[in-house]
Parts: sequence; C-alpha cells; structure tokens
Amino acid sequence: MIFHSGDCDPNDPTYWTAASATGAECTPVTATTVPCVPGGVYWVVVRPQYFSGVPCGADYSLTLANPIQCPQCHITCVPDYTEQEPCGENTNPGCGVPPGMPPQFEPLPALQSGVPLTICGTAWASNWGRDLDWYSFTLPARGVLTWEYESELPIRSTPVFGSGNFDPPDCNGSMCGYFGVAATTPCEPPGDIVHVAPTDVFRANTTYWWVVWPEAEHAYPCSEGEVDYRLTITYTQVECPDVCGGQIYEEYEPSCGPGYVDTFNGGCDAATFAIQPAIAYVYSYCGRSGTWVEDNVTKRDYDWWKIQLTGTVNKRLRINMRSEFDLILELYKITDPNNPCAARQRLDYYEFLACEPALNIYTRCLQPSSTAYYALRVYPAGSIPCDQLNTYKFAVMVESETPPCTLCAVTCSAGPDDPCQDDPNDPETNAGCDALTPAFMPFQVGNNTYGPLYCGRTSNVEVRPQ
Ligand SMILES: [Ca+2]
Ligand SMILES: [Ca+2]
Ligand SMILES: [Ca+2]
Ligand SMILES: [Ca+2]
Repeated sequence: MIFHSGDCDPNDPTYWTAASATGAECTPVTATTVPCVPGGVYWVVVRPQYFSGVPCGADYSLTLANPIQCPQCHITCVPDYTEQEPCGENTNPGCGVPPGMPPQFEPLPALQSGVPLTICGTAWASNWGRDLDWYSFTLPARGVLTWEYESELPIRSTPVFGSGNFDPPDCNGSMCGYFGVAATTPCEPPGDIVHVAPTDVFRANTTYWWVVWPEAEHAYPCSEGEVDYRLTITYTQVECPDVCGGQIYEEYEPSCGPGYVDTFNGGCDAATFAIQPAIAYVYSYCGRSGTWVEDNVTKRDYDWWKIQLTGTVNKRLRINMRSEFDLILELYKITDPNNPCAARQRLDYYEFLACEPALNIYTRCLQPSSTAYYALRVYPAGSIPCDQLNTYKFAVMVESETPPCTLCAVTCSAGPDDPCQDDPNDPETNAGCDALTPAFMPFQVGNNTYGPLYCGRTSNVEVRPQ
C-alpha cells in the first residue's frame, strides 16, 4: 500500500510518496506510519508484493481510519537573534546561489565565551524543496562550541569548516567538514532537543559557517505554521597558558617569516641538513614554529631534534609534549648519519591539539646504537603565526623495562605489499578504491599474505579529553 499525493507525473514537484506499508498474508496489519500531512487529495495504491504466486481472485481488505488530528507542535524560542529571512523567502542560501552571484550568508552576532546565543528561525520543507539556512560566524579567540536545537519540523544543524585542521570553509573548495548530527523529533519529548558537544577546537578570527536544514522535503510548508526552530550555541574560549614556563632549554632558532631560510635545524626539510644537538633526557625543551606565505607558497618552520640512544639494551622512549598550536610530531630513525635523509625511516606520527594539557606518548621498542640515531620532526598541522601562540614544550625520557622490550621478531617472506609508508607523499600501490587510480594486491586463497602495517597514528583519537 503506497500513499501518494499530487498528480500522476513522478517528475512533477507536487508528486510525492507520503507513506508505504507492507501487509502480511492472512495477518491483519495496522499501518501507523503515515506522518502528519497537510490537508489535500491523496491516492492509495495497492499492489501484490510478489510478481508471481498470487492467483487472480485473491482478496484484500483495506480500511482507512478516520483522520487523526496531528498534535500541534509549538516550541518556545526566546531569541538573542532572530533569523532575518521570512519563511518562504531565500536570503541566506550560502553557496547555493546562481553562478556569478556572491554567496549569501547571514552573519550571526558576536559570540562571547560562556554566553549562550539563541537563534530563532524558520525552515520549511514542501514539494521536493526545503529551506536551507546558512549563517556565518567568527570567534574572538580559539574555543570549543556546544549547541542544542529543537524544532517543529525535523531538522539537523551543525557548524561547517574547511578541509585540513578547521580551516575556513570555501564555496569553491572541494571539501567541507561538519559534524554528523541527529535530526530532531518534533513533539516527541524528551528526545526533541538535540545536544551536541564535541571537543574540537575552532580557530580564532576565522569565518566559519553554520547550517540548518530540514530532514524532510515534504509536509512542512510555511502555510502550516509548524516551521520554527531554536538553535542555541555556546562558545567557550580555550585558555592557553604559557607552555614554556619552568626550567627549560631553548631552541634558539631565529624567528621564521618571509625571507627566512632555515639553516638551523631544518633537517631533511632544508637544503642543507642541520639538526639540534642530541637532547638530554629528562630536561624540558622549548621550541617555536610558524607558517608564512612567500611567493604564494605556504612555508613552515620544521624543527628536527636529535635523540641518541646509547647502551646495549632496547628501550622505549616516553615523550611528553604540549603545544600552543596544533602540532605534528614524527619519529624517524636515521640509520646513516653521513647520509641522513636518504636512509631515514619514519617510525611514528602523532598530532597534538593546541592548548591541551601535556600528553605522554610512548614510542615503539627502539634499538640503541652509537652511530645511528633517532630524530623528532616537529611542525604545525595548520597555519599559525611566527610570533604568537607558536610555542611547544617537550621532554624525552627513557623507559626502563624488565625484561627489556624486544623488536618485532616476526619474519615475513617478501610479500606483495608496498613498503611501510616512510613518507605520506609516497605513492600507495594497494589503496584500492581509496586511490585515484584503484589498485589492489593479489591475494591467493590458501597462501599467507604479509604486509607491514601503516606506521602512522594520531594521538588525539585516543587521548582527546571528553
Ligand atoms: Ca529560514
Ligand atoms: Ca534560508
Ligand atoms: Ca623552530
Ligand atoms: Ca626550524
């Protein structure tokens, strides 16, 4: 049984399916799935569920119960800000404007840390169409956002950011980030208010977007009046204390910026290899980084720090790190000090979020050597200035273990997998459908297949505070 509205042309915008239900043979079924629909003419189509096995003369009975008055659904919204778009008009379509037209975002008032901002707006959904509301906002300082929303029609609502590390979104960009949020269920308390509280940090003075979109495409025209929504956003500034307090060793690299050429500690990222002297365990070190644009190219300050692991016993290292910016830390093994970049091997990869408490990470089991050494490569994950909120602090400690850790003893025969990715820019040879040119490893049933695991991992997946 299918419940239609409109005329007989499926391409006509007034043609739509309101509900469908499947009856069981010889068993009465009460279909309760017809949603609240506006008044009008509807059709009911009845057809067999199967294409064969239903003889002519098979009867059915169908009873349409008396219409039940839908519950009136009205939310209460006390606005700090009221959407400027009257219901049915189109003044905040975001990037969805005709070619050549500038995008139209409705700017939200300034958000203040700890002060909820309630937006009252309307969004309709009718005849294969729906109202999208796009707002824009900036934060005075980096911070986290929580929000809740309720509505008289099912909606979803999320901030929108660009690709990368909470970069600004761009109408021409191919990737936008947003949060997978639930749809409201109007008039069904207590589930009718959706609360969202991610711990991700948004950047300061960056124009982000906020979108509200109806879940449905029918049954909520402006004329029915059940089109209101409430969205309450709370911004909390992330405090960022001076991470380099206490007793520290300084990096002493000159400040980065236009014209700067790193001959200090740029490691394999510089024309000439240079690295900080071997660090002393237990002491804390303070470094500075930054990004800048030169000749339309974004450049970064890379800092390479040397770690010499001496003795005869395998060890793990504990690295304690905190940073004022989103920081990438990579651990390399430099097997040939005379040719450090050609023979480097990336062992691990971490990302630390800005202004979070110091985190400990533990390396894999490392082999000591009097000649080969390990190196930390530190750089910003996103764009940061060279002169503020650009500091990081770390200490490296040797972990004593009894018995000592052992290196992986599994011996794999030469397998068809490509080498573990020493560099994320290396070509992947078996990324399957994740690659632009799909490529697969051959796999033979009955044989063992070996391959090194991918080396990278992101610390914030595991340790981000809830
Ligand atoms: Ca609207
Ligand atoms: Ca709109
Ligand atoms: Ca530096
Ligand atoms: Ca540097």
